[in-house]
Amino acid sequence: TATQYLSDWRPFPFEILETRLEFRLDPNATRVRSQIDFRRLEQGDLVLDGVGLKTLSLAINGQALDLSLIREAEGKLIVPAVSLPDSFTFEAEVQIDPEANTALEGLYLSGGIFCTQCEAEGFRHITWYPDRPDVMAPFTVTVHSDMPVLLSNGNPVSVESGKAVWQDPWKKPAYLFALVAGDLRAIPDSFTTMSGKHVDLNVWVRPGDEPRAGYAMESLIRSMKWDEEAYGREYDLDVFNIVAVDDFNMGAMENKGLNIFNSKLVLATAETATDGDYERIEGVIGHEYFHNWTGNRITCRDWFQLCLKEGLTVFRDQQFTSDMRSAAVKRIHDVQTLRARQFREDAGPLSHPPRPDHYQEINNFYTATVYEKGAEVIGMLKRLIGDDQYRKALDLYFDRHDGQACTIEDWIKVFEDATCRDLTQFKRWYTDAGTPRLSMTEKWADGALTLDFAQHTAATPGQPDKPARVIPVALGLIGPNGDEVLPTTVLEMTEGQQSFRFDGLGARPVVSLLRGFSAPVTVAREVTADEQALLLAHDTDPYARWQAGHDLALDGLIARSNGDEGGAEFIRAIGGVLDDAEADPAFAALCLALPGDEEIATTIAASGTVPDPDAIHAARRALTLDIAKAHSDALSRLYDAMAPRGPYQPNADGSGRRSLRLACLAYLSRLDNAGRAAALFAEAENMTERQGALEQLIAAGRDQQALAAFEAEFRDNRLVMDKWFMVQPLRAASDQAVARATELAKRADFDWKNPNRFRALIAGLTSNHAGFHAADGSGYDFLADWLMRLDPVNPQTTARTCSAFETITRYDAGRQAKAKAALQRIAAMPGLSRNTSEMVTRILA
Ligand code: DPP
Ligand code: ZN
Repeated sequence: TATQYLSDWRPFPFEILETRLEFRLDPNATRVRSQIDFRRLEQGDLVLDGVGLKTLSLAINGQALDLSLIREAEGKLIVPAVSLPDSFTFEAEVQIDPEANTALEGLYLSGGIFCTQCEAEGFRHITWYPDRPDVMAPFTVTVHSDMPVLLSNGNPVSVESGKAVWQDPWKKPAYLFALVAGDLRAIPDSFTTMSGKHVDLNVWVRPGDEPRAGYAMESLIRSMKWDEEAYGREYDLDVFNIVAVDDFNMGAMENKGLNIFNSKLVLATAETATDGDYERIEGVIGHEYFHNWTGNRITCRDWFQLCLKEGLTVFRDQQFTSDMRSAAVKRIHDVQTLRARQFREDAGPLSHPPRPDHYQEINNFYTATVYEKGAEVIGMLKRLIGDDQYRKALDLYFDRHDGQACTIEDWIKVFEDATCRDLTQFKRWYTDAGTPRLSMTEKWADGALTLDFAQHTAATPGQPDKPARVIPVALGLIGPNGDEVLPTTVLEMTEGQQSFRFDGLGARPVVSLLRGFSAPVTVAREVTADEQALLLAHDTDPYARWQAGHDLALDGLIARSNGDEGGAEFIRAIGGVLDDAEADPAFAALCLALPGDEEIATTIAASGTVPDPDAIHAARRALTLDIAKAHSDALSRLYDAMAPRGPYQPNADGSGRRSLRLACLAYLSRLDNAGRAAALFAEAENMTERQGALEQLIAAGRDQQALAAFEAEFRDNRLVMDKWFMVQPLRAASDQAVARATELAKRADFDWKNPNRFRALIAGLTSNHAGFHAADGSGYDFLADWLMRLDPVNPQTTARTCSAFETITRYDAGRQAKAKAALQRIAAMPGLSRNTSEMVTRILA
């Protein structure tokens, strides 16, 4: 398979003045006519992309073209430069089969709704086109169909029965094209922009789903207002449409003026969606809306630059959620996600820089590194230059690059010009893979504290040497009595080793290190359990406080998994957290939650030891029980105190109280055999508590009745039934998880061609650490069997799911051999997709 290299990028030799498309929709035989006005910029052939098209005719300026110009195998149509005038109109008519499109790339049908997904390279499944993000054009789209609602990008020009014409005045690359046709109902609203422009807003759903779309609309309006206030960015069309569809490979897509969403990120009611679902809906509605400036108005020159739009847009949606909810809780959630997904990716065979320089299949690079680490890198920049300079740089970025397709170099240059800083070394964060390990040792003498820092980044695939990076180290000092003696200070580390000294201190303080998680690094430092407990009790930085408690728990868990004693200090320290819990329930809930098995395994592996999934799981269960016993009164009091006070509100306050209640329930269920959980399941009026209670019942092995009741109530609600499929393998005892998943997969309603349903079951199992890593290899075989089944149907979702195998080399030889055998079975499958083949090859390398 051909590898694509960043260094091979060449400009497209033509510009497009206008693209006109005409669709005659039919489930099996949709006709697409295109007229593309090209103008030559430099010498070169006209190379167009097309995959799986039945080409009916091709013409240039009305002259028919020979179909032998099509190179079927490579998916290219090449018209030699000599046969082309400087300006010309290319015309094609092709036929495509949306119903047969199970890969969900290009134009497809989802529950009777015609919809599209073109990022990254889906447009080539619709018609012949230069399907690359640096070729931008205004589009005019005509749709013929008897469906009642016909939508495309931009503004409506004419909408009549059976035909609609849409015009998008803003030039855009083909990956932002969208078309929707179906029997849909709108939740309508409107927004007046800061310059007084009226915008019609619609969230389109299937008939009957209207009452579930209100929160999505509220989130959209909040997003539009926030982008004006925080970034000065105004919306630029007369309408903004969001459509929810059930079959979608990703979460959502930022098509210009016509966002298409996975229905799980639109539909919510208190009875059917959890607090986590609500928060994600708000965050992703924001994310896709923010792309209108960071992605659409300013796009990527090529797909190697994906993090230019994704890292920045994630950073913006994180800021938005912080402003809408609790900034401290959001930061801790983001750090947890980064560690669980990106650090894990960075420590294994799939490690790559935020800006990769080669790939086989770009769809395999919509990763935690491109998204979440891409966002962290921007957070570091902002921390180094300050809020005012950051805003100045962003204003310059929008001014300078509006309407362009850009690179990471363009982005860095904007910051250099706005701040007069040299960012050459900083750029390594974009080009180098791997998570730096920051170690710190302390010297204390005569009222002076000297901190010696060292950074080290282990080799990653293809990158043996790792020069030192710029690391912003935010820290504070806490005196022995708990008072802060140095407020947050940002040290800028640029060398492999560097020392910083703090003088004039009365007594030896405790270092509150990496406040706010100021850089995406792991930390190695000597710190005693007493010092961690002091930080947990007194640190002024909420992230650092949480981290201190989390590390204390982690140390205890690792000791226990090695068969030693451990966790006593954490059990003691948690008493203080419980005493203060009512002041900030969400924060207390985060402190109460023990590190997961996966994180414990990651930490053990990072220290060079082989993690034992069963021992880790047993250690975690034992510590949970000990905490429950030690604090049963406080836990039980808080559980009652956090009972609902009035109707459900999906806001920070309400969700904080519920998260604390469920954190207490997890402990109490170990003492009362899930008795409270059974009662809560029966009486809860919202899905957050309902699902939380169900999870405890499954863990306690007394779930039969609850599962049946849940199924009876929600049988017809796909999104809720996804939860039902997910929580069973997730919370089942580890020695039953694979059997449970196997049984569930046999059910008629395991509609595995639907990505949400497939992922629900599979992710439920692979997130059950000891269950998935069962020593007999049954988890690996189960996963491999399903990946082989899904690959011919939906390569994108198959390939992404392969990352469940990315950690195999950390385990013992027996598990490794079994996982390898499972991967080799996949690799040997005839006709394996390029997507999955690349993933399996990289993991096996
Ligand atoms: N839809 C995906 C996202 O918004 C890809 N652009 O991140
Ligand atoms: Zn995005």
